[in-house]
Amino acid sequence: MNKELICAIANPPGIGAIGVIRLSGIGALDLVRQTTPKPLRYRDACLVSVKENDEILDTGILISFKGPNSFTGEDLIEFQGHGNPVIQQRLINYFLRNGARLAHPGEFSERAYLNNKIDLAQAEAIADLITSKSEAAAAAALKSLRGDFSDKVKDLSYRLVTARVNVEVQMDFVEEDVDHLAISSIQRGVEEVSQQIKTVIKKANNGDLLNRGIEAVLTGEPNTGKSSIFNALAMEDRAIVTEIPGTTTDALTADLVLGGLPVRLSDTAGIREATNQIEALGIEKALKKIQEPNVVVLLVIAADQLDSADVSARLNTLAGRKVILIINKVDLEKNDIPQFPVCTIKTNALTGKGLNILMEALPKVAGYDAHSTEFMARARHVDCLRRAERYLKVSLEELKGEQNLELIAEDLRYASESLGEITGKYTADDLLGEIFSAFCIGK
Ligand SMILES: Nc1nc2c(ncn2[C@@H]2O[C@H](COP(=O)(O)OP(=O)(O)OP(=O)(O)O)[C@@H](O)[C@H]2O)c(=O)[nH]1
Ligand SMILES: [Mg+2]
Repeated sequence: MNKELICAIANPPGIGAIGVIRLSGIGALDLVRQTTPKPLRYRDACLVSVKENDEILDTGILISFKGPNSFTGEDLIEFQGHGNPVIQQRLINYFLRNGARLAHPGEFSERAYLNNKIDLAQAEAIADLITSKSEAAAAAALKSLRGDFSDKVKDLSYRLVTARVNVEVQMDFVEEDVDHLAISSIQRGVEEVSQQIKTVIKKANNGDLLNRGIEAVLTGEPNTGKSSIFNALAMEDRAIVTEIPGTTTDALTADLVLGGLPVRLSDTAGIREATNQIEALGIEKALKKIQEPNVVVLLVIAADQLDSADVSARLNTLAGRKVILIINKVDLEKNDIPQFPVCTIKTNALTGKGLNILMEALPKVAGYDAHSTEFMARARHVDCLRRAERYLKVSLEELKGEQNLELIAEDLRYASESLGEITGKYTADDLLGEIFSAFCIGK
């Protein structure tokens, strides 16, 4: 279980109150045993001075864990010393001189996974917890880390394995002895799993959105109030607002949390025939931003300036995209505002009217449903679930027709293996490498 000794600084670079160094693997305990005169008390915090030839390198709290009762499942040390990069590097150099090597990103979590302390979805939840950008995201990641998502997936996978075994029992009979009641009972079971996978896909999709957050871009003609709305949502006077059309040139972004969902909002240059080179470059950037897979918030101005045919034409160019139409400056409204076939919100950026509705609409239009979020997930998980769902669809067709039982068993196996990829039961080594290399060092 114990592998070669690895060490890493576990805190972000820079000066802080405490700096944490981790060591895991063969010899971790022996290495610190030399530094402390007292016998190690596993899992207890001990005040120690790490010394090299009588010279104190740092004094701090040492916690030792005897494998397999540790995060990695190996002998593990956590030393909480002074949060100074110079001191920490000195300690690391000392450990390197004494048999340790620097850990790769995510290597501690990878070892925890390889030693069956956590499954792959739980390991991914650790990384997602560390990078979560909202309270809701952190709460969801903690649930995945606890195993809420994995337990669901494992339960569904187990039920498919059982269904497959039951199909295989029938395969042993000659055709006339096949138990039709048993087959329809298997079919009902698989139907149930298939329904539950659909629900889990919905929840996983939400978990994935919460994990990545969404991007939203404000666009429209100059002077429609994009920067005014951007500032109001960012709750800061970030963008310059003037009555001169073409004020914004460079795109600005602000990170918001709306309904728990992290949202990166961009303000862009107003789109028109550019009057100078700076504006032209700004407009080019703005057009590029609209092409990206963002929620597009198109601003137009109320009052008699509102040309409904023109707005419809612009909405047409955004067909198939996630769009919110803002009709701003409603205080200047003179005529009735026509209906448009997209989410439409009337606002007054000066008073803030309608902006709450915009803040609620952004996550919804992006496809996020806070009520469906029970755990954190990734696009990879959604892919695996969808694949399982497809195999089940085929196997249900085959079950209905009581077709080739071998094929049915095979499809049920593929479906459960697709689910197994989520928790790492069936996961290629190169994918594992890719997943763990995206972690931070020391985790
Ligand atoms: N009456 C009224 N004026 C507004 C409203 N929203 C913005 N304005 C004014 O409209 C002008 C233009 O606002 P900006 O936010 O700079 O517009 P913009 O779309 O960013 O303009 P560009 O950067 O030039 O593309 C400013 O004078 C704002 O104060 C509104 O709801 N009502
Ligand atoms: Mg602007």
